[in-house]
Amino acid sequence: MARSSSRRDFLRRSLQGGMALSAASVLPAAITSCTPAHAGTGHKPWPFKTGFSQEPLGYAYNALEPVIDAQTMDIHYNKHAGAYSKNLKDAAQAENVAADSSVEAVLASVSKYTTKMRNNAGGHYNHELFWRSLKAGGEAQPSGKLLTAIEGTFGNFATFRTKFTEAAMTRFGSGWAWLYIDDNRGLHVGSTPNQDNPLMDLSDIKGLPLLGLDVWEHAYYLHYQNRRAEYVEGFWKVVNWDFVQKRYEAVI
Ligand code: MN3
Repeated sequence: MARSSSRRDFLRRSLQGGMALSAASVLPAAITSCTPAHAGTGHKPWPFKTGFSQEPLGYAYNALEPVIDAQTMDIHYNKHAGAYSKNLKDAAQAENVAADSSVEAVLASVSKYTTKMRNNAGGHYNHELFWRSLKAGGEAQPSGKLLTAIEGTFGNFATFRTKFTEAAMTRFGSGWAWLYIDDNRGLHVGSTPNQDNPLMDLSDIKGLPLLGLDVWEHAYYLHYQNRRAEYVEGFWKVVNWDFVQKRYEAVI
């Protein structure tokens, strides 16, 4: 019932919206939609559809202190991520992306678009996922099917955490570390440069991101300066494993 009700609200707001991309923009980034994000690319469609506008942050700027300070969160969400969303919408209009498309659909064929599209579609998508992957007082580790899968893949949670941390620490320059799931539903850890991600057709690693960590300096420099290792260590205290688990269970 909630889903159909929200779909009606979505349609109503879309009709009221003035922007060409407003239809996509109101779709939640989380797991409330079961519309296939894309098809015909060789990938199985994933049951997520991210809009082109930013979703509300969902917690206060200072909620994740001391791991992520309020000023960093404010600037990161409003300025950095806000710019990705704005530039993505500009690129989508300039490059004739359908108004009812999704960021996932763009990413799946991002090689057909400009570098501006690649950088900003990736940047917007990555941050929309990132905000939702964090919460104050996050669980120390997942449970249920995701924990079982992590243990089956990596041996135990501690080994997974070590590998993810290594991916974050060895990403030279700016980029992201990922836990992602491939088309065969296997779990992997990896990293991508800049604002790339595993959904992109031109990415070296391919799959659906389940958990991502932003290791651009803009994500941590005000508080940690050059100490990326301390930022990554702190990240484990604010992971929203409940969100990541639901995301995993929606696709297996
Ligand atoms: Mn960032």
